[in-house]
Amino acid sequence: MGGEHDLLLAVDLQNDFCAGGALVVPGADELVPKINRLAAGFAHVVLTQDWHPPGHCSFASSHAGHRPYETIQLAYGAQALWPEHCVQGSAGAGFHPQLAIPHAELILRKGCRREVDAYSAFRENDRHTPTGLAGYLLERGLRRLFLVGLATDYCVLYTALDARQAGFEVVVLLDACRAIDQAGSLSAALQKMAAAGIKIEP
Ligand code: VGL
Ligand code: ZN
Repeated sequence: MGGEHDLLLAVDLQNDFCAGGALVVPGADELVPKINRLAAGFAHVVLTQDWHPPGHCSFASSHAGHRPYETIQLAYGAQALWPEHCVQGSAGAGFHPQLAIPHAELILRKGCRREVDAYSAFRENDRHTPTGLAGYLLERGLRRLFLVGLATDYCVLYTALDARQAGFEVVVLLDACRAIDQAGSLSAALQKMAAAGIKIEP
């Protein structure tokens, strides 16, 4: 861990997912000092940022008659609906004020298109449009990814699955992740990751 081919990928450590935010992930705030400490041991760190335009398709408020945490069908398939969160340029979309990883090399923003959500840092929720992250990592010789952040059962899950599918070695550091965990989504996520050959470290 922390070698020249290793990357710490810290997912969505943003104000809207923390205490007082629009889409609180329980326990998110306590991750920040943990991840700061972990990051100090990595030469290579990438941060992701959920980054939605106003009126984004993942916002319940964009769909008349629907409420947050329902699932609807969009052109590309099922999409869960959320409160308005991580709007581009808003305070809620900013990183947690205590996040301190000045040596992070890239901030990858995702979910930027109004009509398509993106949980994964590699591909949008149409499961087709790439973000370019795989190419970036391959070109830089980064082969083993350690995942931390938010949320275990959404953005960490889809990022881990896509990373594995792209051929990276993937380790999820569970103690440095927190889940939304509704309707069994956390245990389902852990099963999917294990089945895909992703290492899960407590
Ligand atoms: C996330 C729901 C909506 C996440 C982002 O970071 O896991 N979850 N947008
Ligand atoms: Zn989002």
